[in-house]
Amino acid sequence: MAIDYAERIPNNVNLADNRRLQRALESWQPKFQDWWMEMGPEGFQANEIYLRTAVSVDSDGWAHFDFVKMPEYRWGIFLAEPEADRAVNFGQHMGDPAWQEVPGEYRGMLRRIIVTQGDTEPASVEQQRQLGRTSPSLYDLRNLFQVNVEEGRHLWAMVYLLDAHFGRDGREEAEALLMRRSGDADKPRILGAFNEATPDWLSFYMFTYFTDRDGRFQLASLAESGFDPLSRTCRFMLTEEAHHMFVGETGVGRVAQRSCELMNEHDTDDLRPHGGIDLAILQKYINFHFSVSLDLFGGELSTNAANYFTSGLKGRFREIQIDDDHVLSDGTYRVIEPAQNAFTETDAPALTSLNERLRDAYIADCQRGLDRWNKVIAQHDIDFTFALPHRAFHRAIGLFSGLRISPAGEVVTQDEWDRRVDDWLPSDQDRAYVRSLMEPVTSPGLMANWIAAPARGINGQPIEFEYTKL
Ligand code: BYC
Ligand code: FE
Ligand code: FE
Repeated sequence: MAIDYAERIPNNVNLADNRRLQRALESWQPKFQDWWMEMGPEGFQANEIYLRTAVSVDSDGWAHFDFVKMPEYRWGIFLAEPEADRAVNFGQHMGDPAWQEVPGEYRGMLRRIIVTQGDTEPASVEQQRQLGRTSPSLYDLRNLFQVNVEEGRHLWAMVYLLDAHFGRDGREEAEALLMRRSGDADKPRILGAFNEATPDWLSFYMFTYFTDRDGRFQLASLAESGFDPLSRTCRFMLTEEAHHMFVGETGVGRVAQRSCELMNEHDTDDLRPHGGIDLAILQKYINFHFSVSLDLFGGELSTNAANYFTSGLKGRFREIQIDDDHVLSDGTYRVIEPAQNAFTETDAPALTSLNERLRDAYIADCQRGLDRWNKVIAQHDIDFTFALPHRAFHRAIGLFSGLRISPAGEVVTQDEWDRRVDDWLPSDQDRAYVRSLMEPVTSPGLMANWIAAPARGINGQPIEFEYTKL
């Protein structure tokens, strides 16, 4: 399905045939552009960046690469191809034709899901807006901006749904998405992780590895939705999301690789004198970003999650591949709960434990990247392995929130926590050290000392290609 770039808002939803919707979106567009100039990447709005833009939503060949100034990026509305005769695939409406309009009784719930999803997109752009000034290479700088423009497009994707399907309150929510600000005490973003700072590039790679991966799992669950426009929107967003997680996985991997090279070169694991990042610091960053991202799945036991599922609004990860009744009225799921100074496993109702089930799939997926990073370490003959902390470590949402649990999963006293927290989470000193390494490198092909070069460039270009024209 071709995308119409002659329109003010590029789209493949025949926007020109719906004057009301077109007017609503065209009146939101300048507010988005104002937000982008105010809260988007600081200092690089006039530079030419080698960016990819969607030109069709086909699974192959949807991307086009060219030099673009970010404010001129063609943010648009792209839905994946409709599936013929698609049905609601789970919950109490299973077997009904998928909805093309919002079912009246689920309006409030659906709007809340869309707003929550939409809110994360501009939040991440706000969190990353200072990073351009300290990028380790032109290649990385271009990847940052690619992620940023696509998160901006994800905001468009949700605003389209709000404007197309929720009338006046949809328009109000669309404006509110541009009013909240990451980390602002008075008008914060909705979910915890999106109010944390992303102050350095190590945090950026960790964020794109762990937090964008929550996006992958949430979007995949929403792609199962019985509300077809949401499903189609999320299916296309997932194709963009893959690149964000690539940036995270290869980013952390390249830092680990460089650390190993410096350790072997200088025969020490203290890399501070050599301008590298200790593997122990990387582990602490993993602990932080993993635990903060686990919170994004919500409580272990959640009636919201049960209602989303029963209503047919939000499915499980790869719902239709699961071999069960897709109604879950009498199934159970194993959930780990805190108990007297330890943990117990209980069989909870499958419906209320859907958040935990999605979190389990996420944890398994996170581990795969750690395995690959550990391979890099092993290839350098270094005796160190990264590990994911226990799921109860450093949690702020759900059954474990407020408990003091070590990364290994031991219940500890507040005293012990206070004594050891700097071994488990990045200390002020660690963060200050990482920040001290963040000097921009702006010659094509050169990398900062603390990170290895990528294995290859973008879109078949060499690594020394001038990805960003400064
Ligand atoms: N922070 O029933 P519960 C992405 C609230 S990332 C703050 O246990 P529920 C991206 C919750 O709202 C993907 N509050 O949880 C990545 C509820 O409030 P009320 C984003 C939280 O509702 C990188 C209460 O606690 N997409 O795309 O089942 C860059 C009890 O909640 C948090 C989505 O999240 C938290 N972490 O599940 C760019 C998908 N967690 O009712 C983009 C849509 C929970 O007491 N969202 N609460 O006022 C959802 O499906 C659900 O809202 C959640 C929460 C899974 C997030
Ligand atoms: Fe996104
Ligand atoms: Fe993303």
